[in-house]
Amino acid sequence: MNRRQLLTAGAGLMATGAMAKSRNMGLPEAAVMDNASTQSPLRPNSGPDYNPVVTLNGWTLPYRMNGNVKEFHLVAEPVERELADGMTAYLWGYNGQSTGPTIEAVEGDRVRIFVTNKLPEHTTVHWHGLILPSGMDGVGGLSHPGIPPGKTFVYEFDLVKSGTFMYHPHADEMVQMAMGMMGMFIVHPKDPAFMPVDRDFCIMLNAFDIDPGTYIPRVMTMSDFNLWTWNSRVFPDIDPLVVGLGDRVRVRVGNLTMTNHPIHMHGYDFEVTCTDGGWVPKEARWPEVSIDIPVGAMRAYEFDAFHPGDWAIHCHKSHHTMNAMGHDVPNFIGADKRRLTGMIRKHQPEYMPMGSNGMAEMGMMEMELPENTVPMMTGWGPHGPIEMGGMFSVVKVREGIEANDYSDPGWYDNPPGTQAYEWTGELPEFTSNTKAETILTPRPDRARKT
Ligand SMILES: [Cu+2]
Repeated sequence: MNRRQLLTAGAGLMATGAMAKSRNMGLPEAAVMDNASTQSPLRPNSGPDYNPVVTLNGWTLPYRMNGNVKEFHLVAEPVERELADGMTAYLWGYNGQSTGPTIEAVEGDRVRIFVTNKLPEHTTVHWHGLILPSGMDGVGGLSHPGIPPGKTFVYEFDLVKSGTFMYHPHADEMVQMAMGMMGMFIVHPKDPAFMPVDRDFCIMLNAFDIDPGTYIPRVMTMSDFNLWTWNSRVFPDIDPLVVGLGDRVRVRVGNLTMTNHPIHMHGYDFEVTCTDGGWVPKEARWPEVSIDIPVGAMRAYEFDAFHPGDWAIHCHKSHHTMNAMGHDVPNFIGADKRRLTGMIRKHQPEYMPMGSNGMAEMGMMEMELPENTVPMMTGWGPHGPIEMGGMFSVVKVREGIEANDYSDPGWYDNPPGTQAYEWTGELPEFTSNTKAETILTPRPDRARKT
């Protein structure tokens, strides 16, 4: 044996040693979700502890340990996804849902992800933002051949850093992402004392173009999408972000649409603590109330939940808080449509004149819709129609919510003297100022907030 052969043999032996830690256990079971409601966080049953994330209207992919390796099984397949009550879309996704399940692990873990392709064409999975070997990067034709229909490929790599990441195909890219193939990939810090939070939410921004009355997205659309979704779900059926008073809260947002989304949250200021590239040092953060999520990017922001109430959280592009609508409708504000209405009704007796006073009436009326469609402006709150759709939800901050409780606490009851009221000529007596005091309580200087 020459020196080179010796080294090669040694490397072979070392590789055998590493392999011995994990055995061939066959494919891990591929968990499937048949439900579009938010599933409870998945607590780790081995390895370093972490506070698991909650994916709104989503779930977390279970794993199994094989030696020192965390093994996951993703199945790329056609799915039926309920975008809202009364609207189901025929999409492509993973393990029964679009968006796919959140993958969650810890910095320093080695992961082995089996990807089975049940689509009618090849696919790949790109691990967006993760640092890994070039051949594991999932760009079809560049990193490795596409995974043919019916086959299973294995991705295996070390998670060398913590943060907020995503996964999606890099194969027939435009089609597969327009059909809903994407998910979040969360890597927790190895040190559980590093920036812990009490609640950690995940939102994937995605979008579809589905004509009213149909089930399948158009895949050639460039920018004129008509359904703006969070985790493939639209308001009024995006679950609320339920938070206990005083909790430290993180919201992680990833964007795989074709445009940016300024995410605005009411009631608080907050700081971006993590970007695509990693954690933001404390000295480099600044307070904000809206953060722009660029295309292909991830941001996580944090706040201390000291202001009780029901606080809107939404994309600030107003067309993104609407559901499917025609985009070529003229502005009829101020137009007197009485004469026109009579003429049209001779031909179309059900014709309803709309828009002369704005479009708020859209939120009130129970107009007959084509099947499998959600209204453009919808949702009812405790004080009337909310007139929203798309990328909108509510952060519900309440006293006395148990650590693991994410169930909807209902609407907030504004204490007397803390709600806007109709002027009737005299000022009412303000009976309570306690909530104002709560609001003015300075945020405690938390040592852990590093
Ligand atoms: Cu938006």
